Amino acid sequence: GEKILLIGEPMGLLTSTEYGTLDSIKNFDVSIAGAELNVAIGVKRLGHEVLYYSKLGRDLFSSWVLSCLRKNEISEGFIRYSSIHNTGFMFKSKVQDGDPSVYYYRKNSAASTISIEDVRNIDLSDIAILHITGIFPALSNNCLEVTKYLMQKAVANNIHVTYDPNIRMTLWESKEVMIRTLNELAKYATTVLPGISEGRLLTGFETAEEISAFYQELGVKNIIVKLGEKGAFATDGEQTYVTQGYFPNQIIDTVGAGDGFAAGIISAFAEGLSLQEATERGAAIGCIQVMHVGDNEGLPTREQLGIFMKTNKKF
Ligand code: KDG
Repeated sequence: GEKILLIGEPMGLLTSTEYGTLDSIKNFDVSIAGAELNVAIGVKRLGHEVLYYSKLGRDLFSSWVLSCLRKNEISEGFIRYSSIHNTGFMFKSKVQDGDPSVYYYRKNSAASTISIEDVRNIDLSDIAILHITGIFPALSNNCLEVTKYLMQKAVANNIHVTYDPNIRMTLWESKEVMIRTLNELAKYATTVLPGISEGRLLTGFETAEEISAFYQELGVKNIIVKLGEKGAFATDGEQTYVTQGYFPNQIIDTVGAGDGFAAGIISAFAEGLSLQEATERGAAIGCIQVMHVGDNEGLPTREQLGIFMKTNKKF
């Protein structure tokens, strides 16, 4: 197989154009969010074929999402519709430093109703990589079942499963349930991509080495721990690499950096590159993402990525 399969929830995104808390903002900019969609756009821009499965309502936000898919030449073939549930949307604040705050309207969204019945007939024969994040399984019980189902089926079909735990605490009923569930899903992954603070929270360990050892115990082959501006730590159980981070000329918005990183890893694996090369590319796209305001607008084409990796300094 050579295609990349993703499943997730796309949302209308209203990003504040002024600094301040969300309840004090007057002006918002319109775009599209969704971790798996960001990754899909990232891999697609690098020239890979992606299959993006989701469910939308028939409303204003679904037309925004569809325009975004069309603009990025991602097929609508795997988009399903609900006539009773809405498309999710969210707000994002603008900050001078650190991570912006977000506010979701996605409870009972169309995507949260995706069931095993819906995905049972997805043809996996052409799929090289299945990408899963910890957001989709947090949306509802059936989304969790769907996630497990697809991961297990991928494992049975020798499909590489990349997994970004992508902690979104507000989507879970408790921290304990979140940790237990996200670690259970990690067992089906070929490659796990935690950020260092996510890794600490999920494993209870401190260093990238210890966090990696935890996932190796679960049977995960590749572990890539994202270290923010410091780059990333990667191991396949035999070799260990530390990739220095690229230097961002300015930090505009940290949201979406992890998705850019994942797009780098996935595209590199799909091209048969090594873990080290994949990690380099992940770090590069992660850096490009923090220099852009949107969650996916800054994702590079192959040419832009090549220029960036040649010319940008490292930390
Ligand atoms: O990874 C970026 C995402 O946080 C964003 O695009 C929205 O999917 C999203 C979420 O659940 O926060």
